[in-house]
Amino acid sequence: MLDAIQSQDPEIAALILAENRRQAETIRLIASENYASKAVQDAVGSALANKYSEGYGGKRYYEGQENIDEIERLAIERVKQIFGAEHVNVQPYSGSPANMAVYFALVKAGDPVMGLGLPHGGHLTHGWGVNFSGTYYDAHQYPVDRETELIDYDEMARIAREVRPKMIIAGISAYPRVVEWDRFREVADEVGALLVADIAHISGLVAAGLHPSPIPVCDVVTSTTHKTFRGPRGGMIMCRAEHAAAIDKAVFPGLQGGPHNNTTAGIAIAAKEALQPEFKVWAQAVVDSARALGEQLSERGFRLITGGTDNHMIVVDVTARGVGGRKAAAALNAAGIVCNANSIPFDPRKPWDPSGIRIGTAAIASRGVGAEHMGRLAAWIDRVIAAPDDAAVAAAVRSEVREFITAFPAPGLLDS
Ligand code: DSN
Repeated sequence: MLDAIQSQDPEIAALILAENRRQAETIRLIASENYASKAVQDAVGSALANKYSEGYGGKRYYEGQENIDEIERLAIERVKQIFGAEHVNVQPYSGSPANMAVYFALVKAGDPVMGLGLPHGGHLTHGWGVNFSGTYYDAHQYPVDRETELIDYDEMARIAREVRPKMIIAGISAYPRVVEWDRFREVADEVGALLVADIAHISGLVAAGLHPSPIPVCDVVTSTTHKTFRGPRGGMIMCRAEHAAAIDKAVFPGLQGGPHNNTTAGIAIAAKEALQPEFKVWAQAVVDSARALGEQLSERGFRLITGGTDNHMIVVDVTARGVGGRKAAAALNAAGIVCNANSIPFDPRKPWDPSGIRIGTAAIASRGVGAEHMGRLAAWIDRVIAAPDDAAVAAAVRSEVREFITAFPAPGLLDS
């Protein structure tokens, strides 16, 4: 597959192969990452990437769309079938552009909006100060409860009554528990706000019926397509029919030019995969593994944010082990276990070197690593974090990790 790149650009070929090897030989615990299938990857690397298709099916600004229209129609129909959405747009380039399109469609600059604070498990685009959402809107952040670390729905309601938001975003990027969409709906109805769910992290779990669906409850739902949905790097917006025209207009021509048709085909394939019975089995394994890993880490004395997990991720406060999140993540990476440093609620440390790490089990489940292996994984994590400066420990664990994980081939990787 790399023959053409090899002869044209050996430097890039070598880097692709090195990255392929890195992905094959390490344990991928970044909660937002996954391994898309070979079919998805082939679609992403296909001739579809050469085509411009501004507009929507049946009304495009360039000619030659007979195949693209059908691909986009299939992607939309399959996503509708999975989630039961009235309207679907699969053109956003990723999750942040999808969220930006929702703001552009439904609220005006300066309007009050609300989202979960970033250190509390929200996302930059939910109104965080340095992001467009916190810059061009009157953004207010609701917190999690200091004791339970669960979303503080009462405080969210209190803030909503005070600021009368035009839009409330219910969504997460580092929150390991079920999001109670109904609690948001009650408040949104009371204050006359639109309710938007961002299910970027959990869309695969929603598709599999392992997390309550926001579709019947929320006005608009956004998602990426590459996390637990296990597709290509992309985004999608699902909404009630009454918002369809505004959402479509905001994506194109509001924010974007031509959709990435190669990605659209990848989304269609991923959606077909998500409709198969095996997808539910995989998603159950993701959740079971996260719970098992959480329990194993707790038994080893790690403090888990909220005490555990209901979804695919765990957020761990590593400071009790005398190490910051950045150092812990770097030490684990050196040992072949790849996760990311993450803020924890009410974090006394700065975002670049926060108190926590975030761990997700979607990618390892795609390799067939399951709950039964989590004791081993927790033991490696424990060993590395107990000696984060010890290069010998990192090397020893790395070698054990390589031997273990290469027995579980990852979907879509080149043979190396
Ligand atoms: N980068 C994604 C994540 O890790 O959650 C969100 O943008």
